[in-house]
Amino acid sequence: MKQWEHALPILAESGADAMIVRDTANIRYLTGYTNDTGVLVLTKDGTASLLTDFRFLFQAKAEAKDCEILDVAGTTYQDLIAKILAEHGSVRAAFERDITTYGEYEAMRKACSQELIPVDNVLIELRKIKTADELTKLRRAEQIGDIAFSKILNDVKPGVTELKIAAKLTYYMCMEGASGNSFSPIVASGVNSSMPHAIPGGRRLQEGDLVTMDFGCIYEGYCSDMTRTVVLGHADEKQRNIYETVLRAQTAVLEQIHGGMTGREIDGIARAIINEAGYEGCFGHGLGHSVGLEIHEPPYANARSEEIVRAGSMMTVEPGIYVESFGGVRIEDLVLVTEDGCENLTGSPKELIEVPVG
Ligand SMILES: [Mn+2]
Repeated sequence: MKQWEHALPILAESGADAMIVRDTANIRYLTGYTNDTGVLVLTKDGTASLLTDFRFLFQAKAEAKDCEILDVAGTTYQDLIAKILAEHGSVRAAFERDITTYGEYEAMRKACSQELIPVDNVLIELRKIKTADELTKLRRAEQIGDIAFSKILNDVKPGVTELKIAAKLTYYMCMEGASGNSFSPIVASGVNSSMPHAIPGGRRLQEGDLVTMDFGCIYEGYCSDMTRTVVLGHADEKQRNIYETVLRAQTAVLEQIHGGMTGREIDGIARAIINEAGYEGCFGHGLGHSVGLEIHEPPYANARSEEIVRAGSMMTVEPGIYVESFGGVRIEDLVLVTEDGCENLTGSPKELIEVPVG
């Protein structure tokens, strides 16, 4: 079976007879083409055309499997799409509503006589259960994060800026074979750690700081994600209490998670522990998300998610407690959900690390 043929039942279900795929992760998944410029047109009668320009042409020819490669030179994407649709007798073509810009839609509307149907990212359904090959890459990606974490502990010192820690995390991961960050590293020290997604800045680490580091890399296209929070010097009682509560919540999820639970049930395990410990309102984000070609993928584990998380899905487990004007703690592992539990891809230690000062 050709890889992109997996998309045909979804195409049929959407009520269309063709699909215009713009999402680069979907294109990569369906064809193997790894660059970020191109449009894939699938038709119900079983054809795949990958449109790109000269800069990417040879790469597309080398990588994309079972596709006709078309060069947009001398025409436009929209005119070429219209031509393909007409050739295959399409009357209703689906396009990804969250990816396609309004300008692109207008241009397609002008060029194409077909009905254009906006659809959600329906193709991502194919990417939820990871293949053995994807798991090999995800395991290595997460392992690279572990290596970076073990190295960065030597850099966590008074006077070092958050930005420098972020740069070094990136450097360590790339030196291990990563092609880059899966997202800009979060390094949040002291009171900044109360902001779950603080942007690293010029603040210099000082004794007594909580230091939260949330980072990940891309390895052969696949993303990793992990978070550790350490204390520079000795933790005080409040820091220790917050840390132990987050760790207890995370451990409980790792012990209880298994395929077949809803995202809300998984999230609820951690939330109940944090709330009962007196930190209600301090865990204002969801527990986790899946990871793959993209850093945030469905299924999600949060208080609203009724989706069943099936065995074979990836899930981050990242509870946190954030106290305004004080600081926060988050601990995040990446797991593969299995029938009766999970496989934890993250190997870094989780007991509270008090980094010696000088
Ligand atoms: Mn995450």
